[in-house]
Amino acid sequence: MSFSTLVAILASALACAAQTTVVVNGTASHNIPETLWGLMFEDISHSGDGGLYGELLQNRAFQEVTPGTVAALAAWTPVGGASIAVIADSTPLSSALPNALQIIVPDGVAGVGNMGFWGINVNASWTYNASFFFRFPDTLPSSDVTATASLVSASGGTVFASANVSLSPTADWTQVFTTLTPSASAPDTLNNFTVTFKDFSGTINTALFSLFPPTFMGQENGMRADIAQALLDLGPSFFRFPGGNNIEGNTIATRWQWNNTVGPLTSRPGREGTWSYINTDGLGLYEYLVWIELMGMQPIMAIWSGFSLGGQTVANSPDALAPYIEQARQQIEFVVGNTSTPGGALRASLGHPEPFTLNFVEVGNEDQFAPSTYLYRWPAFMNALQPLFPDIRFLATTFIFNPVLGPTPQSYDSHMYDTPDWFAKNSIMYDGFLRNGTTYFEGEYAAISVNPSDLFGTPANGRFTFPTMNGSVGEAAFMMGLERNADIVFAASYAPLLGHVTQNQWTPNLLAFDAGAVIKSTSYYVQQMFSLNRGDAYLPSTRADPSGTLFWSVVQQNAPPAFIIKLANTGADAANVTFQLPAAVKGAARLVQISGNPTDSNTPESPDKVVPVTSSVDAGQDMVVAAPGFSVSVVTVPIA
Ligand code: LX5
Repeated sequence: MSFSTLVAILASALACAAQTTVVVNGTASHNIPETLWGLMFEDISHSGDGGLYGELLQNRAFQEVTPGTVAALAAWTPVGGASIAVIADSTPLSSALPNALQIIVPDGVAGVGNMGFWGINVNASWTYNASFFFRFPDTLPSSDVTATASLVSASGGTVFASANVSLSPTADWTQVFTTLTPSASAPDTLNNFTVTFKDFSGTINTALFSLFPPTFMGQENGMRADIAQALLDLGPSFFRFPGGNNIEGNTIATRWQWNNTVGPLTSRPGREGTWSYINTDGLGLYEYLVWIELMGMQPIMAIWSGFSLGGQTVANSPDALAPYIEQARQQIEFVVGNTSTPGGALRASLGHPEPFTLNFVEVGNEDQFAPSTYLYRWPAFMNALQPLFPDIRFLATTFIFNPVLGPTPQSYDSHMYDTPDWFAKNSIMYDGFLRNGTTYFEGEYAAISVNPSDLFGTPANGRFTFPTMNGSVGEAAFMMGLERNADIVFAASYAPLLGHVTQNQWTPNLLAFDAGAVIKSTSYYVQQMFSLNRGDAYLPSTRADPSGTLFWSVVQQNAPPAFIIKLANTGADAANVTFQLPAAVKGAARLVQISGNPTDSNTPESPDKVVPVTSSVDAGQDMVVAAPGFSVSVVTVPIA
């Protein structure tokens, strides 16, 4: 078949594609809030430890493990005939870090190795900061002992970097530091960090190891650069943290506690996270806040609200609730208190005397799972905190107006996980909401399965492992509904944000990653297309049929002046949509379009299977947008 014949067929196919006309109103119905598009984060699927948080060593401080067990040695292996065990040190490094890794070193070169979080990325252009604490518990060596820190291939065959540090003969905990600059980059991430000893045989106790590559924007104790950059490329306005379920804890004792996450790492005990692994809390409240500022975002910070996932709930009495309300008050004071307050003074001592920005505080997470107790927990927290922090908007986390809470929440956080079809059909979800001053945060949403009767099931039953094109198009239709209702919906974030490709407690995730790569999903690109083209004001237009396959929104951008058209086609058939714009336009329009087969996903094997394509198209006041099947298009049309 000749090329010209093929073009002719395609042209006729598009020519006979469904024609739809949308009339766009020139008068904006509402502004697009600056906060509309942002990020939801919690430590799930190793998105924190082993993900965003820059630390490369897994189980670095033996937190929350049972000494003497194999499990306590997770990620650690002996090298060169050494024998290793986690012990409860008789002279602990700190009360927060009671455990140590005891190494019995035979003659010869021997020590210990760490596999990282399922691999270590060895990059020759990076200098790594390594450190650990040591002490000699028994006989002191007669002279300094040489320890060698190295980056080696897991097979042990290649040493990419090594550096010696001198250990003085002491029974007191002493921290040593060194840097490692690989002579070459490793071909893969199957690499270990090792610490070996030579000219020494005997017992040495070690603790709180650390290995950091260069972090995002050089933040101390900061974030993994490639993941943080991928998030920055979304142009996010806010960062919801630390959860999600992970703030709730499985028990009251294992809830997230801000004060256990600030100050020196030696004072951070870590905790049993809600997603079946230990959180080191190296990524603590201060690190979050500094990073959020570096990213140009603002926090939507959660406080623990008296309910834990396992069902334990603080009793309905002022005495019972008081310590938790006080802990929340101190958390907020740490963020915004002036330096004459204990919290503000602590923040200043860590290097940030200025209060951080904090406009939104979420009271708990998904308290729709404990509505009857939220009836007393919400007022208990609100009546105590709102008068102290009058400029902060507190968000309720039960279902909207169910139960009816007092004081009436100014805002609610609502979560949605469903099928692509549900999201398209429910793009009108907020259309009928009362405009009574209450505003809404769509704090978690994602198309997660094609099986409405078993949404949270397995991939065999329709659950997505990675976002799919039809899921992302459904989300886009839903997001257009959020734009249309952005007079009452002030923020929205896909969830979960990040998941390690082999360590998932939940799928799909917006970004998948492993030790060496970040995989941007189809939903990532849709989020990016909306966030980077959010506009300043919403222009009402002809209503789309929620049970149809075409969904659109038009916003106006002030600088440079432009109409921004968004069009989602959730059907298989291509379609042409003509947008009758309310003013003259000029020059060329920019089209950003993503399309693919409905089940297409970006995966570790094919990370760029579906990516947006940017092109230039003729601008016209009657702007025709050609939408392939299963596509999302964003067209920026300059206003004359
Ligand atoms: C969901 C909702 C995944 C999690 C919760 C978050 O994003 O932590 O807030 O968990 S769920 O559906 O099991 O409650």
